[in-house]
Amino acid sequence: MNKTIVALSTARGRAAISVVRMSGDNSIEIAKQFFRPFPQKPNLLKLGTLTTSHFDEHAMCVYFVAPHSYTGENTVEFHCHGGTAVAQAVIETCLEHGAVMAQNGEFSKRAFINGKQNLTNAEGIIEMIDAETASAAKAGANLLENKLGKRIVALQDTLLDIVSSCEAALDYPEEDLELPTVETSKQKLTDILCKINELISTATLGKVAKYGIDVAIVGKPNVGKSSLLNALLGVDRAIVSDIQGTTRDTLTESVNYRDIRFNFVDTAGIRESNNEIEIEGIKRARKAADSADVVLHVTDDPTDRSVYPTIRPQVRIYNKSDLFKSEPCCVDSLVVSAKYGDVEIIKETLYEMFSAQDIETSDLLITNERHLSCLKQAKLQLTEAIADCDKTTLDVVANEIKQVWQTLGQITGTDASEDVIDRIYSKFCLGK
Ligand SMILES: Nc1nc2c(ncn2[C@@H]2O[C@H](COP(=O)(O)OP(=O)(O)OP(=O)(O)O)[C@@H](O)[C@H]2O)c(=O)[nH]1
Ligand SMILES: [Mg+2]
Repeated sequence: MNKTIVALSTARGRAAISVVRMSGDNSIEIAKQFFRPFPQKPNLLKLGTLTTSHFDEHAMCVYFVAPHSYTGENTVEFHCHGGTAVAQAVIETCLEHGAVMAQNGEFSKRAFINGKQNLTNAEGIIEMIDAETASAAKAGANLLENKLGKRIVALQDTLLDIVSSCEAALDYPEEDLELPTVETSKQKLTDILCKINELISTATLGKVAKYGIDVAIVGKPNVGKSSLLNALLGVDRAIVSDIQGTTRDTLTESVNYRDIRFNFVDTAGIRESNNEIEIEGIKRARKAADSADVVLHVTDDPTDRSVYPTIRPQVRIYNKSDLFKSEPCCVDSLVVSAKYGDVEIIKETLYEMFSAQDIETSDLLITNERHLSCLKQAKLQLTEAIADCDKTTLDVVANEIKQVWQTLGQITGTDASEDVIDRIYSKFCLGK
């Protein structure tokens, strides 16, 4: 008999209701000791009295019978009044009657062990819980729906087909089996490689969907970088003044635009300086630019053609257009007035630059670093196997294909080691 675990499944603090969940072989027996009348049927919420050692709580109770529950085990949920004290008393009551506190993610880990979800489902749930934009939630929902899992399994099936026909050819050479030619095996492997490459290529957009776009705002002092940050955010966040060198530290703030998160970083104006603090600020500004997805190079001089020295993509912004006597010299730049005008054109330009509109229409994006690194490793192994088709014997190639199968299996968990599983489930919040 396994241990019955208990935890608060809703957020802690003041709220209308709290849900306390118990899962394990004994959970129904435990709940019957202090919740009356206990629901007569599973899957139906019933109102009743939950007797704690401090007070009687009027609560709702529902139970699910294994395997028809989230965890695949017997499960009981109490929907009680919100607030910290009530939920705590309900949890204590469960503990007093034989339950133990759940670890982070233990409910979901049990769901995995009981075959209710695979690892990509679990990672999808984490991404959905963490999502702050619709596109990040959609990426999580796709994982939860097992879209990636299904594609991986299809690739693995084809690999197994190839391996089994290679092995049949090796094991039963005397049988008149239709043997795979090197050419057909190679072609099938190359098709799989193409599909893996396609998946890998979605990771750039996947990163945009999940984390948003990191944008560093750089330029000389006083050109209006902080004013631009405030205008982009629509709030008065950074100090603005006509004194050169106002901003010292980097300042990061995010704003959502059409389902995408923009993470803007305001930075110190870049110039020669003897001031120790300003020098540090400028160092941080350069670092922010070097790690950003894109740099907004701001200038307030319409004759300025300079380019910010970085390998990152950059967009030149001519700010203070209200003061310009003539059109700025470079046409492929954006012209705005952070103080008096509209700066939405900047967000729209960046949105298009990163093809963010494709997120909505994309069926599946790779948003998880673990999946990406497995795919990259599978790509390397497969490339080697394809090259070896011409150089070596069928049994060597068959073994190489099995390795690719295993690497892909790590994505869905068919071949995930214990520590990978633990790492994934520990990212869950308590009660999930
Ligand atoms: N006329 C006009 N003035 C602006 C505009 N944008 C900013 N300013 C003014 O320019 C001055 C400098 O603005 P900031 O936003 O502090 O400039 P900054 O680039 O952050 O400056 P540092 O932090 O010192 O590097 C302030 O007096 C702003 O009011 C604009 O579009 N038009
Ligand atoms: Mg500033």
